[in-house]
Amino acid sequence: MAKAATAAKSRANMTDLAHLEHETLAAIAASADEAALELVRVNALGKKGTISALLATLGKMSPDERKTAGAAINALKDTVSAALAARRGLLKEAALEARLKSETLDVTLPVRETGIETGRLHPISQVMDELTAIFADLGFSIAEGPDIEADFYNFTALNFPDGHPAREMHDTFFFNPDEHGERKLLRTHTSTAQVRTMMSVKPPIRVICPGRVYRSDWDQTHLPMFHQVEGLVIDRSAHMGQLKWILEEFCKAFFEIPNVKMRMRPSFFPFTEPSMEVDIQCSRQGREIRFGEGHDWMEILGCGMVHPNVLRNCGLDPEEYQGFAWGMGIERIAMLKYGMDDLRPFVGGDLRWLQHYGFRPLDFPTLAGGLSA
Ligand code: 2NM
Repeated sequence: MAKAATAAKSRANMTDLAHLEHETLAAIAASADEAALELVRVNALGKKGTISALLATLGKMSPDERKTAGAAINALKDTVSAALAARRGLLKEAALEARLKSETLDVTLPVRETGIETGRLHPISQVMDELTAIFADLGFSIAEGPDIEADFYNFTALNFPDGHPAREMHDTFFFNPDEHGERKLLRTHTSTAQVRTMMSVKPPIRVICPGRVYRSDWDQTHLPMFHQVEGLVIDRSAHMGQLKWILEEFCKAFFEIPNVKMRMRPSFFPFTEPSMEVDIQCSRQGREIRFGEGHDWMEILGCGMVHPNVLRNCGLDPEEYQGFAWGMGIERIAMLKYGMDDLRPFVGGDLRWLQHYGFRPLDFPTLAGGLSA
């Protein structure tokens, strides 16, 4: 009786085992990913899993029962483990396959251009670099000064006496007076930096002063902020022959022409005596201007011998030192060189204009390598 009961129980167990095996294998086959598969593994083989629970019943069985049931449960465990491993392998492979598909990289696509390729230098920056290269080659150094200046550096030192009408020539932007009654201004020319140089450096002096200048004037040919470069030479015997040679060398280098004809016309500036305006030879065909040929003239700069009053105002003895100076507008010479017919786009911020007239940032101008090549 006891034996029959045990056999019946054992048979029921066997049916249960077959059922459990069937269900577990089905769950393994149905796992869509590794996380789902892990859940099946924990439910079957984890500490509280179905198969683990069966294994725990072995302890309470008689040795005979344990022999058959133990073998059967262990066989189930092995089957399930093998199925889990096989399914895990398949899922891993499928996951890798999917990842490879989603992360494909077409190495035959063209390389996307970086900022260094697409970015452009503004023509003002380019022309300033060109001027620097040319005048550095001629032995000049660069002097700079503040945009906000005292009246003394912009006017008084430069021989514009108080109340002199020449002050009105420059439509000056003034600040409100400070507590001492001093009225600062936005410099109207870069000569301010040359005054500072003359007051602090013992001659000989050879400097150029590039930078921003401001005048209250805005129309088709004027901007309220524009750029100038002014040159200054002070020495015991600086003379107009040297001035003319320097300006000729500058024009040849800047316009990249082998020869240039220049002419000087008398003019007036408070800070120079005599004062001259300089034209260079050119040809005009329609809107095209060429330099170094033809029978027309183009005004490009002003110059002169530094006025004795200016030297004196800057602490130099006009009996001991003399000098010459010149000044030009950077927008103007940039337009002449690069064939631009409108001043306003310089401050328009239009990227299409910059793409067309701008310069590649790594092509720094050098005399040996070509200025604008
Ligand atoms: C010009 C024309 C002529 C000039 C003069 C000086 C200084 F500081 F020495 F007096 N600097 N720049 C000068 C002379 C500027 O610009 C059209």
